[in-house]
Amino acid sequence: MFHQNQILKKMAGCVLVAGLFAGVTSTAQASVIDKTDVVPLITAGAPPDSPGARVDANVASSAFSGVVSINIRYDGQSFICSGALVGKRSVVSAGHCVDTDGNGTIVDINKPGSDVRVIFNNGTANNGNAIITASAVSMNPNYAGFGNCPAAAAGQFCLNDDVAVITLGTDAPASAKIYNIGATPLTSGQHIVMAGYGTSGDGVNGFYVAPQFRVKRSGENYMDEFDRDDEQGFAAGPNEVWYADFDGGGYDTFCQFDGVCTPVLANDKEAGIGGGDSGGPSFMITDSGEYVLIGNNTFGSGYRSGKFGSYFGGMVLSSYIDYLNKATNGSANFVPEPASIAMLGLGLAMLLVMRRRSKV
Ligand SMILES: [Ca+2]
Ligand SMILES: [Ca+2]
Ligand SMILES: [Ca+2]
Repeated sequence: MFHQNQILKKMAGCVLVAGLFAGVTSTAQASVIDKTDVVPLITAGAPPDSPGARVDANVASSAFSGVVSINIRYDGQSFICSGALVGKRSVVSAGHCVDTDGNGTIVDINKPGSDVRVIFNNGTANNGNAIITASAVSMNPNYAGFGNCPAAAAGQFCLNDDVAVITLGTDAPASAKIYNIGATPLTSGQHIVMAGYGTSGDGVNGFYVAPQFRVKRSGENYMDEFDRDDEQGFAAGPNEVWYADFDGGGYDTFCQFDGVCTPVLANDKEAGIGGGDSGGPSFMITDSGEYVLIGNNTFGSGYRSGKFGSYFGGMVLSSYIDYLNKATNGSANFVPEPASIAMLGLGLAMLLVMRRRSKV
């Protein structure tokens, strides 16, 4: 695959932020961003489309009212990530957002000076703009940092398992939407709506707008390619990692290199992601208009760095149901319920058998 021949910049979706968060005391110091190749964000198409045109109204009626920014602080550093509310006290984000050393060492929120805070943006009424400190932080046990997995011994690079759950110390504001998590496997051609607080820009010029804790953007794309389970050498197991390309300006990367040609969206819809969007949601919209959380957004490529032709991706959340169920203390809701998925699988298997038999 094309992406396996490229140097992937793990878009450690965290970018160092200093002084961006007005009204909140930050202990951030100027320092080198080591584990992140700051790149993508929710990026706009070609002008006249613009980063400003992708900004959400930050009101309770927004489909993205449950999309939060996250401020992670430790060792005098301050980072921004994004996330999505899946229970009154549970936010899904990315593992690397709470990883302090790139090797899966989770931030110790009990250490003086270290904390994780979740920022809501739903207007000033009824505490809709609440900043809630996390009482617990969890990282998927199979996540050990970009490139660190059993398959690395065989020379393969893994982005897998980059999922985290943050537990809020108090209930989220009632104005924030709580999203159901999609429990069915995903395939190429899945339409997604992404949201996040990260770096932005446009397809022609790349990144040029810094992330902000209270500026949320959204954009769309289609999932193109997938990596299967790294613990099984990428040869088996469910699709864990999804990839999408940022089409426009004559670039259609996965179509041109891999023959994977999903639809190209209109200039004011197609989007990429940038630093700070990490952990943010990818939704599918159901026929009834519900936004169901099906993925998180976790990395970007150095190739074409944020411009048309760049690519990016995240985790397929249906492949992490057991972890998400446990880490949210059962508060997350999956659709359809895992039991009915098993039935669906059984029905499908029987259908295949019947088809095979009918060929004889
Ligand atoms: Ca895995
Ligand atoms: Ca695309
Ligand atoms: Ca494409």
